[in-house]
Amino acid sequence: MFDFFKKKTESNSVQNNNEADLSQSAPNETEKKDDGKKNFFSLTFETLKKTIEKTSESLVGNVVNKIEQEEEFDEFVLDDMEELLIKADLGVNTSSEIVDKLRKQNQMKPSQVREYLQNEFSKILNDAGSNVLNYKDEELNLYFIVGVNGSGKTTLIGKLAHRFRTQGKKVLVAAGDTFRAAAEEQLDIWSKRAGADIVRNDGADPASVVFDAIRKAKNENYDVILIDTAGRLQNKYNLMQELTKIKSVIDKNAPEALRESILVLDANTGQNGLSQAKVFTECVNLSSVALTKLDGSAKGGIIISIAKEMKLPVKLIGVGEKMEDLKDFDASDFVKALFN
Ligand SMILES: Nc1nc2c(ncn2[C@@H]2O[C@H](COP(=O)(O)OP(=O)(O)O)[C@@H](O)[C@H]2O)c(=O)[nH]1
Ligand SMILES: [Mg+2]
Repeated sequence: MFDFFKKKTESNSVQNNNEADLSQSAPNETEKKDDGKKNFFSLTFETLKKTIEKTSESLVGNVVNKIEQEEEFDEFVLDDMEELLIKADLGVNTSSEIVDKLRKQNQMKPSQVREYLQNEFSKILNDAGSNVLNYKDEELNLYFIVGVNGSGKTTLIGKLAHRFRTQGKKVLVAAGDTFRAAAEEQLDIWSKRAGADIVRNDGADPASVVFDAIRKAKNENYDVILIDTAGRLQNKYNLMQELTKIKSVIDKNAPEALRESILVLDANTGQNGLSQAKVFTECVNLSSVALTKLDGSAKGGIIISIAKEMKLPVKLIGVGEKMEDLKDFDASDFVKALFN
């Protein structure tokens, strides 16, 4: 047995925020209706277009409008194009691969650049895997949320708790960022708002909080556990130790329940955020990305780099600070909205 289990085996820190209403119906039955692909959790095409307007301007507008007017793809034009793609936060590797491929296709004319990029982006996004968030009915579904401080982890958990509650699920949140009392307080507020329960034990070992949460979820038949974590990159070694320990608690106690390990990335940090995030791939077996703060960001091109360089699909996008501002990411709509 790990000693962090000994530290606190009998938890009395569990707070049932909504014991009464969990046995009742979901908060809003009408929102449960899922009419095909489009539902309450997707953005309408028009709203998506508006949300990624600046990204579209930088990734498509600037590149396509300029290149389309050229006669031939000579070296000068190709270099120019690569530079424009890098500027649009597509990353050096992805940009140079896209341009190298073009270099080899000597029949292609600059007037076809829009079609070429649209196809390339679609291919890259498809190759990274499905954008649908994993969930299994009638089972415990565990979501392990990681990312640097300020990327939007706690907010994402609040929004996800709200989403699952709206669907009538029984939701437990594990306050695994035990370093700052404020972090647990913030999570507490979010979970109350969403109507989820929380397991917290301020100042304790995060892995022991996760252990308690898993036990409670199994004993009390929860549908969902959302695990919040710390993201202090200042002490990379400690952070990785902490996450590795949580991961091993999950692997030992609920391996079958782990539905997603989600990396949370702030769209505004662009390529810089992506390189910081590589730390997490070293200790957590990531399955997907949630891209937050896409609202108003010009750096949404990062979605393509994440797919290409990390081989991870973006599954969720944050488009504001409110509870309902979390949407499913749809790769084909994204590409369409970028180019139209
Ligand atoms: N505009 C916008 N703000 C967001 C979004 N997601 C999170 N935030 C804000 O980002 C800040 C940091 O979020 P927080 O969840 O505390 O990050 P954490 O440190 O990773 O847990 C907060 O002020 C949030 O309101 C989003 O999708 N859009
Ligand atoms: Mg937090």
